[in-house]
Amino acid sequence: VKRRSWSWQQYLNEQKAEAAPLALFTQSQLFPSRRNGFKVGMKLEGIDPLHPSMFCVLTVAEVIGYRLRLHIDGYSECYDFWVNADSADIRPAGWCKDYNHKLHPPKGYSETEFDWENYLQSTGSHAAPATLFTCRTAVSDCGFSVGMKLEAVDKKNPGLVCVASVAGVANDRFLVHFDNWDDTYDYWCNSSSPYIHPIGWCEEQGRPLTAPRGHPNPENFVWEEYLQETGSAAAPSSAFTLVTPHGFQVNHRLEAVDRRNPMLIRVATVTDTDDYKIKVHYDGWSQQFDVWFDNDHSDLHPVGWCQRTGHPLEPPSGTSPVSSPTQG
Ligand code: MLY
Repeated sequence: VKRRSWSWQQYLNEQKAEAAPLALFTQSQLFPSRRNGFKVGMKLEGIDPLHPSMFCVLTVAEVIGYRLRLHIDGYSECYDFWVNADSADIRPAGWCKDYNHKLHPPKGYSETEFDWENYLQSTGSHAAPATLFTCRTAVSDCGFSVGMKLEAVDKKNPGLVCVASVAGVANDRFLVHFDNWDDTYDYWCNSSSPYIHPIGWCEEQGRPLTAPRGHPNPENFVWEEYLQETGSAAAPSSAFTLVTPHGFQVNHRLEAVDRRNPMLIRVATVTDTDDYKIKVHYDGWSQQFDVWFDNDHSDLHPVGWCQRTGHPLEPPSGTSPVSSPTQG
């Protein structure tokens, strides 16, 4: 007996639910305009998700639809991670050298001895062609430059707004670093991010500002003194371009990467909203697995994205699966 495969249209009808409208998604979440041209084995450069300040040498380990599993050369597979083919976190081989970023070499190579040409030759591999990447140049036009100070939310401790610096700039994004902390708290964002504010914002809002680690008098942190001591400048308030909150509503349906098993994309529902976040429920699963995402996160997609990009979609548990190209 041939089972009828799961369909969004039928599911939305049954659930009397609506797909989140396309207008609510950002470009990196919408349907791509090109095919994924990456192939297993191709090498490239990209940001280590656990150390966002580091660009590393990467290999494409798996390709599914418009997504890639990337391996950090020389390190355990447990650090592999998934990105969309148009991710701003990946660059062609040689990009770091051309744009003055430090490239973290594969384990076993020193920074000075690593050379792409030799490496490709000795590993018998090829670099991913530059034409496959969305970001090939480094035109920066974001108003933020390295060394500028700001107040930023620590995304790992979202209750804290802290003294931070711009630690890198690439295209329209910059790296937020928390003064005197290690780089595991760093993140890349653009000028419209709701997580960043000009200096003086906390004072104006009557909120506490977390001083740099080890500050001699954290309760009485004074920006003017700190800027002088560190010989640095504040990011100008004109550089901050906060956008209006998103329009997602509770009950909107969408497709979302499973946080716990990021190779999977699941049928999902918005169950709560905040100005710049949505709470995502994986349909058919316990709500204990619900997770908050930034509304513009590239792991969220409109209904139909998987089908359009050739990626399997995990239907709500308890229903029969959508036919999948990889599991035949
Ligand atoms: N108690 C936590 C807080 C770390 C906060 C770091 N931010 C400010 C960058 C810890 O010590 O790990």
